[in-house]
Amino acid sequence: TSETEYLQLLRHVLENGVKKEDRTGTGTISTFGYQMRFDLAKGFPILTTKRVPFKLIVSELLWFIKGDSNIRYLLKHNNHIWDEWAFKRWVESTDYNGPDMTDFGLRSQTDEAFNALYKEQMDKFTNLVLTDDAFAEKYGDLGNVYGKQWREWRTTQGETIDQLKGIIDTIKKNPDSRRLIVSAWNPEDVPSMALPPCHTMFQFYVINGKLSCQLYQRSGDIFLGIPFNIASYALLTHLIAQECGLEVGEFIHTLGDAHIYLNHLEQIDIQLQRDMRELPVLAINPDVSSIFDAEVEDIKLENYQPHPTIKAPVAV
Ligand code: UFP
Repeated sequence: TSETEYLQLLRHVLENGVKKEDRTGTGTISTFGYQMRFDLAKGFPILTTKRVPFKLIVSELLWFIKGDSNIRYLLKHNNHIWDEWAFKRWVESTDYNGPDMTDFGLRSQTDEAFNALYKEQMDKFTNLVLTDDAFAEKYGDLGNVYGKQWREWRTTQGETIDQLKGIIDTIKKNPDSRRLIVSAWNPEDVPSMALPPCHTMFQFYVINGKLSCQLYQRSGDIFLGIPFNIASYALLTHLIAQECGLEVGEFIHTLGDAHIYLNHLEQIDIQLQRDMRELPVLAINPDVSSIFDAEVEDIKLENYQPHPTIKAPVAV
């Protein structure tokens, strides 16, 4: 199955990766430049050798598609993957008067007493974002994350560009176009961003009534990030294909710095010993005629029976 593509990437980096220091101080083995191809007609490319949380992928992608940059939407869907980024801005602000949260990411992993305090403050934070409109507006918003760049790219003229709607319109009118590109990399914003976009840009391609998508990802955490990224862009391709009346073609994943963190090696050993299972099938509510109206209930994965989750520390 197409999962082989991912398992080969793991083996490729284990065999050819070179030790490289990184921003987080964790240490990696890394290679530069790699490509995987997933035939989307042959099943949905989510891993079966470990469970990948599909629900979180759906709500995060719909959040991007809606152009939303406020974590309130994610919290309403029990999705906490972006919480730390918003929390950081609150605890560093003058409005915050709780216990000191400096370096909360690292300290919460090593200091149990601190972790309890951190959890308390984080609960307080997410509750405020969910219930207090003014607070949510001020501290729930992450600014120029993917949703903003895809749907409301700011121009020098003070206008905005809806890149995503633009390429969908072009796919419908002029599917042969070679300019079906969405860019998330905005050089003007990068210096002020906590996490500059990892999925830098993507391009669509239509041939024989099939829609393909290629993503250029500048930096990929192979064990934790990439399985998420593959499923997310595969889902995006399915959604756009449905809206445009096309079948799905390939998802092509091109990587820049493809790395394995040194504290993920044992987990990868476990995963590589497992057998692949049949890929699940994606079912999108056929009544969804615009991806901008899609909701989490419209998207289901059928026959997903993976091996159990493998826990690993996130480098922050
Ligand atoms: N990362 C991913 N996929 C993502 C994402 C982050 O693999 O979707 F948001 C990883 C890549 C890298 C780290 O290990 O997060 C980002 O760090 P840097 O900006 O230093 O590349």
